[in-house]
Amino acid sequence: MRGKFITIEGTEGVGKTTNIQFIQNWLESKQLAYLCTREPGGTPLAEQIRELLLAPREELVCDTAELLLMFAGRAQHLNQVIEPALTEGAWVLCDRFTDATYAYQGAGRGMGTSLIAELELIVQGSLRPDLTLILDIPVELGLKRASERSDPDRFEQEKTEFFDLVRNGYLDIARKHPDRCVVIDASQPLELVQRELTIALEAFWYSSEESG
Ligand code: T5A
Repeated sequence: MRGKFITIEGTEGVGKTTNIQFIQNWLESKQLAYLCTREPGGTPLAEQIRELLLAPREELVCDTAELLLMFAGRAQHLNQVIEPALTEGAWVLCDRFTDATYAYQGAGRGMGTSLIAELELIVQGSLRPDLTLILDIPVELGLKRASERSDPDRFEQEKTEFFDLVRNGYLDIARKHPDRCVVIDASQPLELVQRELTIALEAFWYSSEESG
């Protein structure tokens, strides 16, 4: 049976990396074969594209180049890692996926949705996540957390207004796709965030068991 595809999303410093280990423990508790990966990245080539995208640089990166690089990495990642794993029956847990493109490039950069939707269709066909966990946090708090952890990458150098647009972009996605998206208040203490993650994962698990 085909595996399930879970993505975790949110603006900078929401706690994706912190909570991924917790989700991996949950997958193990269910004795599920799984693969944990990330975007941009996930294969040697796609990780090189990630480096190109995140490195601060003097040259202005135009929006279209940024968008196409995101999808170039995604095409490789899907072909080499995600699709083969799902086909073999493994669950795939991915730190960011195409919702990040809608939120960052679509809403943040103001590119809108139609070009992204076309590229999504070309690169992914009908593949969409089965469950998307959106960690939501006031932008200032996330940026503060991220800055305490490491130097800013090219995206983290953006202004607060950019991340406000990204955050609203994610909340729009959640409204449009309530069937697969769960928004979690990530400003809470970690144990409360993880309690909500468990509720969302258990609900998803039982509904996927019921649907066979
Ligand atoms: N991008 C990506 C696009 O523009 N388009 C796309 O299509 C895709 C796929 C990728 C960048 O690329 C962009 C978006 C991104 O800017 P990334 O590394 O995936 O970069 O994303 P980041 O948001 O930069 O990831 P971070 O690793 O910075 O943030 P996390 O993983 O969300 O946060 P995390 O877990 O490292 O936590 C940050 C700090 O907060 C603490 C943690 O201990 C850590 O110190 N923390 C908490 N503290 C208190 N209470 C809690 N509940 C806490 N949770 C975490």
